[in-house]
Amino acid sequence: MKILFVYTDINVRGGAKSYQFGVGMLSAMLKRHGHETRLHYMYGRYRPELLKREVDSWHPDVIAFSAVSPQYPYLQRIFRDLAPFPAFTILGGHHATLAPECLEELRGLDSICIGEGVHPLLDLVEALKHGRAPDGIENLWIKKKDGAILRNPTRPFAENLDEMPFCDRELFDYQQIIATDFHTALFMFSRGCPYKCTFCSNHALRLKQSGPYVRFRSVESCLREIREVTNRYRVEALYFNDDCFTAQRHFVAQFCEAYRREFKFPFDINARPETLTDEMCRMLATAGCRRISIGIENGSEKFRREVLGRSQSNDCIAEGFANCRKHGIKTKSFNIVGFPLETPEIFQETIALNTRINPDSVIIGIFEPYPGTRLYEVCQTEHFMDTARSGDQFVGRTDTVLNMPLFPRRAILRAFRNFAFNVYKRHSLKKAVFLRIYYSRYGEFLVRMLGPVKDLLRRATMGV
Ligand code: B12
Ligand code: SF4
Repeated sequence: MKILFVYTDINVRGGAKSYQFGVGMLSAMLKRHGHETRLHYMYGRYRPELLKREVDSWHPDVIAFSAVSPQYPYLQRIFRDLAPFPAFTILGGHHATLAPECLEELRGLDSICIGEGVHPLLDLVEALKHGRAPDGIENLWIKKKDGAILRNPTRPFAENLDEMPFCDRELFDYQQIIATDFHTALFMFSRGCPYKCTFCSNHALRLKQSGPYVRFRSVESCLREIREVTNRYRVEALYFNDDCFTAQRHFVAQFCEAYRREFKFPFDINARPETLTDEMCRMLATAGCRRISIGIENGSEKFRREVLGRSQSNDCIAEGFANCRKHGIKTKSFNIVGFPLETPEIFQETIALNTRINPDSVIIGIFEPYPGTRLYEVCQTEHFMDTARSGDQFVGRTDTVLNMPLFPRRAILRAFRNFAFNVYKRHSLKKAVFLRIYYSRYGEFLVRMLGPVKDLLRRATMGV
C-alpha cells in the first residue's frame, strides 16, 4: 500500500525545518511491513496546489495527516480547498487526540487516531490492503458513510519502546534539517513526562490510554540509534529532545557512562530544574553535555504553584542552574508570558528570577491555550479567549489570543519584546541589544537575512 504523510509547518517562528518523530516512527513501522511511504512537508507558506499535485501524480491509498493544534487551522483550509481526496484519510497527533471533534468538522476526513498511532495505523493499512472494513481497530475513530462515528476504545500505551523501529529519517530531507539546526541531530529516547503542568499537553495525553505513561528505551537501544544516525549523516552535535531527559536518575547514570566511552559529540537536553542536582550535573558534564534547556516558565512561586501546577521554590530553580554552571554546562531558560490570570506585576517576577539566575540564554514565548489542557478550560470559563484574533497572520507564541483586562494584549506584547533585554541589561549589553532586536517586530526577518553568519551570532550571544 502507498501512504502519503502530510505534515505542515506553516507560520512557525524560528526558520529551521523540523523533524517529526511521530511521523518518522509511523513510516518506519509501515516500511518494516513492506508498505511504501512518502512525505508531503508543507513548510513556510500554505501551498495546497503542491499537495494536490503530489496526490494526483502518486495516487496514494492512504493520506495520513499529522497536526498539533496551532497547525489545525491550515488543515481546515486543506480540507476546504482539496477534499474529497481520492484516498482513505486519517488524522493523528496531538490535535486529533485532544480535540477529536475535528473528525466531525472536517468534511472528507475518514478517521482519526487517539494517542499513539504506530500499531493502529499499521492495522488500518493492513485492513484496507485486504479489503476489510477498518471498523474495530483500537485507538481509531471512523466516520461512516452516513456520518455516524464509530469510537473504538484505546489500547494501553506501548510498554516496551525498544520494540519500536527507529524513526525513518530518510522520509524527511534529514541532512538539510540537521544543517538548518546548527548541525545538530535530534533524538527522543522516552515518552511522556512525570510532571503535570497545566499549560502543557502531557497531563491530558496521559489520560487517553492506560498503563505507565513515562517510559524510557534501554540504553543499548539509544546508543544503537545514535550510532546509526551519526554514521549516516554529517553531524556535529546531538539534542536529546525528551520532555525531561533527567526524569529517571538510573537511566541518566547508565546512559552517561556508556555514552562517554563511545561518543565525543557534545549534546543538549531538556530538564526540570529540581532534577539538576550536583551529582546529576557531574554525570551529564562528564559525558559531554553542552547545554540544558530548563523551564522556569514564571518567576512567582505562588503563581507557579496555584495556576501552573509547578511546585518548586525559586531557590531550588536557582540551585539547578548553579549546579549546571559549576560543572561547565551552559543553560537556557524557557519562559512564558500572558498566562491566564497573570498580571504585569507577576510577570516582573519572571524577569527578576531570570536576572538573578543569569542563564546563558533565555527564550520567551507568549502563552497559547491548547485544547484538552487545564489552562484551556480556565481561558474558557473566564471568557479570556478572543477567537477572532487568529488566522493567517498569527504566528503562535509571538502573539496572544487572550483578552484579559488585567494584562491587555499590548502589555503582553511589550513584555514579550523587552523580556530578554530586561534580563540581560545589567549582565551583558551586547546580548541584551541583540535579543531586543531578535524579539522586535522585524527581528526574525533580520535574523533570517543574517542566516549565513547565524552560527557566529549564536556563539557571540549565547556561548554555544
Ligand atoms: C519534539 C517536539 C517538537 C519538535 C518536532 C515537531 C513535532 N511536531 O513533533 C519541534 C521543535 C520542531 C516542535 C515544534 C513545535 N511544537 Co512541539 N513538541 C515536541 C515534543 C517535545 C515531542 C513530540 C514528539 O516527537 N513526540 C514523540 C512522537 C513519537 O510522538 P507524537 O509526535 O505524539 O506522535 C505519536 C502520536 O501523536 C501519533 N501520531 C502523530 N501523528 C500521527 C498521524 C497519524 C496519521 C496517526 C495515525 C498517528 C499520529 O502517533 C505517533 C507515534 O505514537 C512535544 C511534547 C510531547 N511530549 O509530546 C511538543 C509539542 C508537540 N509541541 C507543541 C507545539 C505547540 C509546537 C509548536 C506549534 C511550537 C511553536 N509555536 O513553534 C511547533 C509546531 C511545529 C509543527 N509544525 O508541528 C505542543 C502541541 C500542543 C498541542 N496540543 O497541539 C506540544 C505537545 C508541547 C506542549 N506545549 O504541550 N515541537
Ligand atoms: S515539565 Fe515540561 S514537559 Fe513536563 S509537563 Fe511540565 S511543561 Fe510539560
